[in-house]
Order: sequence, then structure tokens, then C-alpha cells
Amino acid sequence: MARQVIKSDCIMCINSCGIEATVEDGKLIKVEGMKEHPISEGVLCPRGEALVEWVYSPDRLQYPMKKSDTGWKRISWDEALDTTAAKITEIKERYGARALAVYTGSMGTENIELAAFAQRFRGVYGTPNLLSVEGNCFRSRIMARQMTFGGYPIEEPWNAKCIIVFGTNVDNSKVTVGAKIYKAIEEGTMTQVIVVDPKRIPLADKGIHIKIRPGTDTALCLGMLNVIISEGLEDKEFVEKYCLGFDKLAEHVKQYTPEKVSEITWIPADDIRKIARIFATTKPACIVPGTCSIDQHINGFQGNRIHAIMMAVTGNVDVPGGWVSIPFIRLGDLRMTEISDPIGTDEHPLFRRFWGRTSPYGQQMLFADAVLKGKPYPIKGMICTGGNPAVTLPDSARIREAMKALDFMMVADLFMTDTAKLADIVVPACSFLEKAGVGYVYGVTNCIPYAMVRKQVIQPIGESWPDWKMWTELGKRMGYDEFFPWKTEEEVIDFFLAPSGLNREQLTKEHPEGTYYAKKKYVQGRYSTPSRKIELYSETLLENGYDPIPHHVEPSKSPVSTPELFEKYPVILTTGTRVPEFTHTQLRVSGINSLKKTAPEPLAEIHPDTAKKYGISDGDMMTIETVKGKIEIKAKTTKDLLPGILSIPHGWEIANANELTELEPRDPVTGYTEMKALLCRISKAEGGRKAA
Ligand SMILES: Nc1nc2c(c(=O)[nH]1)N[C@H]1C(S)=C(S)[C@@H](COP(=O)(O)OP(=O)(O)OC[C@H]3O[C@@H](n4cnc5c(=O)[nH]c(N)nc54)[C@H](O)[C@@H]3O)O[C@H]1N2
Ligand SMILES: Nc1nc2c(c(=O)[nH]1)N[C@H]1C(S)=C(S)[C@@H](COP(=O)(O)OP(=O)(O)OC[C@H]3O[C@@H](n4cnc5c(=O)[nH]c(N)nc54)[C@H](O)[C@@H]3O)O[C@H]1N2
Ligand code: SF4
Ligand SMILES: [Mo]
Repeated sequence: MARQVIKSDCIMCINSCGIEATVEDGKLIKVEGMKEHPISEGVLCPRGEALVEWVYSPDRLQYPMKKSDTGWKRISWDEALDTTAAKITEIKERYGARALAVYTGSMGTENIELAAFAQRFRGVYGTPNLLSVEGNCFRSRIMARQMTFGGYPIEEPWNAKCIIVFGTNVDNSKVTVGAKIYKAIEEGTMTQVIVVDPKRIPLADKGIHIKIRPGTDTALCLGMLNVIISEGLEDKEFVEKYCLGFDKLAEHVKQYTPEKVSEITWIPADDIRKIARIFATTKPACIVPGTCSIDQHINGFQGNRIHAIMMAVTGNVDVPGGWVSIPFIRLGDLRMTEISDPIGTDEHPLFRRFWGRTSPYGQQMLFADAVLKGKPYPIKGMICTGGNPAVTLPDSARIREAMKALDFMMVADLFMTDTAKLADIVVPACSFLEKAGVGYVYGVTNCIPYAMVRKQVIQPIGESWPDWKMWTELGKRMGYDEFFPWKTEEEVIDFFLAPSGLNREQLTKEHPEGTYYAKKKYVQGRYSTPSRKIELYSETLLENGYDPIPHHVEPSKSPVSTPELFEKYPVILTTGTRVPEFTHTQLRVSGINSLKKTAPEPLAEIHPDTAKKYGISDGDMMTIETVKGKIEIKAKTTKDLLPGILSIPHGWEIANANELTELEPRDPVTGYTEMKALLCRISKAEGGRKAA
């Protein structure tokens, strides 16, 4: 029996844990955590443990298919790609290249080959409309930090003495960082832990829990700054040397007294004072923001900006345990010269471009308008890879309507997702365990400059292909041969690694576990903003019509902004709280029994007193209704959650949170929509879907 243990990584989510995959006679039989991996240090979450069941799920797509009047019909790759090439050529001739959208979902963030080849294809084809998941996740924080520091310093909480965690449950969504935080607490180097969350998450047991009303984090931060500055607790030397606009900030935060902020946030004023003092005086201190729970608000960009400002004012930038600027790995670039502006450029100019830095993304929240209203111009076709937007974008009903209205849609996925079901052609993509690639996202998300060659662990299932091959073969059929010269996966990896100074052969043989591509240094003073200072006050924002210093902005629907609506929809709804078993819509397919045991169905969390008010008990099926839509879901009562709040997961097709969310209004800067602070009403479900 041939048995092999292969060191690689898991990219089922942004954590990118090191794994050891045991293969016997070509079959994957076990996945374990890799101890020497500096990010995960042997940690593996339940999803990582379920990878064997996932790759061999009987639901995997085995071959390309096309939709016909009588249902799905098996076709060859040749037919799938020839048809796609013909259809998108027709779209280009009739409506122009920009009428094609290329969509990359969460898998494109973790998987450079997936995203970069999509990027190359749309560039050669000539459409500006790459609609990436960064249109609703993560880019907001990158932009906010870039606009403040000129670059993107990353949090290094495990070296901090004090952390303040805003809306992230590390036990579920960031197990790697979480493990390091727990270790620092145990070892006594981290002495202050502050958790700002409407829910008492496990980490809150290690310190102070601040129960906040969703959507009011910016107000809390402004209140903390009011205390810090009025008590002279700022880092005067750092501010003097490196920051611009401190006087304006000091004046600005005067209005945010702890008493006023207490009314907004539902946090006692004395608690605001207490945590402000702890944060400013325990050094180093690190803000750990939720990965999307701060972004997905009407004021989410400013929520990210105020964190940057707090870190700067307390001098916690470019010091161990603070936010640290690390060297990013240089990789081969497949982007093509921009041709025209994508959708969303007029509405969200800074999301597109500032200081000559151009983002390659169109605004995915405007996709449905482009298709259904031809606004700002029609989109007629789409190729979707590594995402399931029919379930994950807000207002699923409208997204489905838009997808149905397209002249043509092709989807590359491992499974027949709700998005794939709406396509004309579906092609089978292989999983990251069936292809090789470059693992590099570590630096960007974990503040550790580490990279590895991701190994192919098993042969592709059925006729599935890696994404680079799909784009290359489609490119050839479009006559783009010269732009897609790669013949093998090795050539692709070599291309990406070339500028990094790393070498594939060496990395595979000598460092299969990965390697540091650079040394982390802690150098203050290199801030490439227009003023060369950390911009507490931003002229760029002002010039574009936005607040130069963040203000609190109420969620568009809230007890304060819409009291009449609140009478009809009296419960605050937050969506998308992560559970350990799933990544978004993934891993709910058949064959994954381990995860079904612990998470057989979606559950909505609610305080028992709030539930009782509406006649609901633990385990009851209930109806949740917003101004947009209605779903049914089982109630799970818990005293951990602030009364008056309902928290539901996303990604379930049977109780899709995005039947309840809306595509408008959007954060004026980024175009992100509100997913974390909405209003709903609840009642016991009569008859409806039965509990599983
Ligand atoms: N209401 C609400 N909605 C949300 C959120 C929320 O908090 N609340 N969160 C948002 C956030 S932060 C995000 S990031 C998005 C995520 O949104 P999506 O990216 O749309 O969600 P996923 O379910 O991860 O979709 C990934 C798809 O890629 C497929 N796949 C896996 N590997 C590969 C591969 O190698 N190649 C190809 N071609 N396909 C592959 C998977 O089978 C899956 O169907 O959801 C957003 N939606
Ligand atoms: N298991 C798992 N892990 C994942 C993912 C996954 O799907 N599954 N997805 C990955 C991706 S793409 C992303 S973006 C990240 C998401 O990661 P995060 O955004 O960090 O999300 P969570 O860890 O679920 O934490 C959300 C917490 O925020 C709280 N919360 C809700 N609204 C507010 C608010 O307005 N203010 C504050 N302060 N707290 C609030 C909730 O109660 C909850 O405890 O997770 C990544 N990791
Ligand atoms: S946290 Fe889990 S799913 Fe995410 S990369 Fe690590 S093992 Fe994979
Ligand atoms: Mo995300």
C-alpha cells in the first residue's frame, strides 16, 4: 500500500491553516493540522477535519453540463467552452465588452490562481467588470487603513498586552488568531481583554464584555477618544511626530461625551470611560476588528477608519503587538491595462480609485441594477467562479431575477449551487486539494510574511479542472493564446513565484511546510499618504464629499433613525454570524456527516425574554420578516445575547438570510450594504417548514 503524508494548506477559509494530508493509494484518507506552520501551529477546525468528506461528496459535479428544456444534459468540456466562447463573443459584438461580468467569490480571495486568471481573462476580453467578493468584505478595512496610513498595517494581537475585539468570534471565524490569543492570556503576557459584541462570545469570559447595540461601534470609539483626549492619555510623542489633524480630532470628539455615546450604544457611560482608560494606558494595545462585521454597515468604512485613528492616537502602530506594516510578497501579476470604468465608479469613486491607486473591482451590489435596469449600462452575461452570489449577495430574490434575465451565464463550481442552477452552462472545478498553487494570503490576513507551494494531494474528481486551466482553454477559443501561454500547473506556479525570490522546486523539496518570504520589521514613520503623515483628518475624504473624521451614522433602519418602522419591526437583526461548521454556503452537501451532527439546521439566536415577548420558546420554528422578505428558522434562546437582538447565520439555502437583506442603501464610500444591523419582526411559525 502506498501511503504518503503531504504538507499543504487549507483554503476553505481566510485562515489558511497548514495541513498534513494522508493519501493511501491515491485516496485522501485523513487531514490533520500541521504543527510547524507558524500561523495555525497545528490547529484545525471542524471544516478542516471534514475535508475528506467534502472532496468525496457524492454531490460533486463530475462533468460539464448544459441546461436544456428537459433538464441538465451532460456535455464535453469542448462543447461547454465552445458554446461559452460563442455566447460571450455575441454579447461583445452586440453590447460591447463591458456587458460581460466576471464574478469571483470567497474562494478567489484565498486562491490566487482563481482570482488572477479571472482577472487576466476579463482584461483581454476587455470588460472592466470584475465583481469580486471584496465588494462586500474586507476591502473596506484595507481602504480605511490605506487612507489613514498610506499602507495596510495588520493587527498582531498575540504580542499585545491589551486587546479590544470588535465583533469577531475568534473561536468560530479565526481559530488561528484565536489560539494565539488564548495562549497569550494563559501565559500572562496579555492582561487585558475587552470584547465589544452584542453577544457574550467565549473570549469575553477572559475579560470585560461590552454589550453593544449593533451598528453603533463608531460612536463607542468616538466616545473612547473623547475620554482619551480629554484626559490627555494620547501618545503625545507619536502624535506630534507622525500624525496629521490631531487638533481637529480633539475638537471633533468633544461632542461625543460618554453620556451621549451611552444613549447611542446602550453601553453604560462608566464602562466607556473604563475601557478607554485601559486601552490607552496598557501598551501595546491592539484593536481586533471583525472581518466583515464592522464593514457591513451604512457607515462601515468610517467604522474601520476610526479603529485606525484610535491605534494611531495611542501610538500602537508599527510596534510589536500593535498594527504592523509588513512586507507583502511580490507575485506575478496577470492584470491587464484598464479599459473603461466598471459599474459603481460614479457612485463610489474612491472604491475605484484614490491617489492614483486603482482597484480592479466593480461594485457587485450594482450588478442587479445593471442587468435589470441597464444602469449605468447593461450587463448581459456572466461567468461566475468560486462564489455563490444567488445566496450570499443581499436581496437574493432580486439577484436571482437578474441572473435569470442574463442572456448567458456560465458557472464553475464543485457543486450544483443555487447560483449554478440558474446558469446555462455549469463546469466542474476541482478543489484546492486536487490542484497545486501558491499559498500566500497569510501575510495579508495574519501579519506573518509566510508562503508555501500548495500541493496537489489527489487527482481531480471526475472531469473537474483547476480554474487556471478553464480560463486558459476558454482564452484559446477566444483567440487569446498569446495571453495564456501556460501549459502546466508548474509553469503557472513559476510565473507567480518569479518576482518573490522564492523557487518552486526548492520550496517543494526543502520547505514543503512553507517559508518566511521576508522578515518582519517594526519601522515607524513610513506613511505614504499625500501628507506623509498618518491622516487622522483626511482631505481626500473631504474633497470627495465624505466626513474627513468619522461621525456616528445610525443604521438606515433603527429604533433611532426610523422610530415608526421600529414599532412595526421591533427587533434588531444581525446576520452572518459564523459557525464553526460552515464557510458561507459551503459544506452543507451530502456525505459530510461529521458537520451535520453538530449543525443539522440553521438556528436563530435570541434572548429568552425577547423570545417570550413574541410567544416563542427555545426550539420553536419562527417567522422572521423584514421590509424585504420573510424566512422561517428555528429559535435558539440564549442569555448570552443582548435582549432585543436576533442573530441569524447566512449561507443556508433553506433559511437564506439574504431574503431579508437589501441592496440599498449602501455605504457611500465602499458601496457595501447593511447586513449587521437591520430591523425585523418575529412570530411563531404557523404550519410552515417543520423543524428538521
Ligand atoms: N447576510 C449575509 N450575507 C453575507 C455575509 C453576511 O455576514 N451576512 N457575509 C458576506 C461575506 S463576508 C462573504 S466573504 C460572502 C461569501 O460569499 P461567496 O463567496 O459567494 O460564498 P461561498 O459559499 O464561500 O462560495 C464559494 C463557492 O466556491 C466554490 N468553490 C470552492 N472551491 C472552488 C474552486 O477551487 N474553484 C471554483 N471555481 N469554485 C470553488 C464553492 O463550492 C462555493 O460554491 O458572503 C457574504 N454574504
Ligand atoms: N467558520 C467560519 N469562519 C469564517 C467564515 C465562515 O463562513 N465560517 N468566513 C470567513 C470570512 S469571508 C469572513 S468575512 C470572516 C467574518 O468574520 P467576522 O466578521 O469576525 O465574524 P464573526 O466571527 O462571525 O463575528 C461576528 C460577531 O460580531 C457580532 N456582531 C454583530 N453585529 C455587530 C456590530 O454591529 N458590532 C459589533 N461590535 N459586533 C457585532 C456578532 O454577535 C458576532 O459575535 O470569517 C471568516 N471565517
Ligand atoms: S480555519 Fe478551518 S476551514 Fe479555515 S483554513 Fe483553517 S482548517 Fe481550513
Ligand atoms: Mo468575507
